[in-house]
Amino acid sequence: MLEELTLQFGIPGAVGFVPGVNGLPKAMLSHQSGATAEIYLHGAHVTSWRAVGGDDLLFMSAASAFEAGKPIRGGIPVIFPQFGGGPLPAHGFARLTEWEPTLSAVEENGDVECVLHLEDTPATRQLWPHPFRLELAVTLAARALAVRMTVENSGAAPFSFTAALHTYFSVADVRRVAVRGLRGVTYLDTLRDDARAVETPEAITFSAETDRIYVAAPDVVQVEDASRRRTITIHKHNMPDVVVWNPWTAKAQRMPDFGDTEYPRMVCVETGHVAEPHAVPAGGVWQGSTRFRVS
Ligand code: TA6
Repeated sequence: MLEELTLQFGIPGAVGFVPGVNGLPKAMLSHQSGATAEIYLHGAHVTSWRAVGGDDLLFMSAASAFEAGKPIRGGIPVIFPQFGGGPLPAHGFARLTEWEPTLSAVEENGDVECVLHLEDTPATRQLWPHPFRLELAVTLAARALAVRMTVENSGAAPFSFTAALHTYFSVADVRRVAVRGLRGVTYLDTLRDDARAVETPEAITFSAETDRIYVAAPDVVQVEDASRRRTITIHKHNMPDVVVWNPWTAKAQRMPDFGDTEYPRMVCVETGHVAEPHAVPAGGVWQGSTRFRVS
């Protein structure tokens, strides 16, 4: 399989396919600057992003599963067609399913792109009775990573979905992290039965479990890691909502695929259509993207 993938989509020095954990296939993206990224075909899951000369900007749990039917814990989970709990598996089935590459390229500016897709199967139709085509395009630059998600309704009836890029950022100590750009935004506090409140402080800081859905948030949000003197700027497009999450101690202990003492080293700042489902007519397409830049 890896040989076929490399033959069809490999680009020497830029895109290769190798066995990952438990032999799960993954794409390795290498930028001319030295920046790298990794994408498992399982869930089209980005599990690593290193800017030029840097350490990994994404958090991965040491306890993560890497097996069929289970989500990878960390990196950038692709959430579709359901964010959170509900009639489908938590956070939907896209992150639990094997995707396929459809394109890889090195652009004129040197950016490296890999596109993967997922189409409905009898298994997905049993869970969610709609034909669909999902595409995830990952583009690596020297100090940036862009992820574009496309949802096509290939059926004859409209459907609605919620979706997100559930990004886990690596931080030195979440107690010294500030998330900026959400001041004045209304959020749903999932720890208080989705009670609505308005974010008043200039920055979100962390001293307890935090799990908030910021509705119709600005398109630019920053994650400042004071300990590392590093800022990741998140620029979203056509993804109205932002979710900010840290499990803290009690929830971390309840998660079997997350170490009890890992919570200080991560923060999730997620982008997508979360607060309200998005409707797509028969034959219609939705596209949203998020670009992460480190400085
Ligand atoms: O995005 C925040 C959240 O919905 C939290 O409530 C927590 O459940 C987290 O996602 C992880 O969900 P998962 O299904 O990956 O364990």
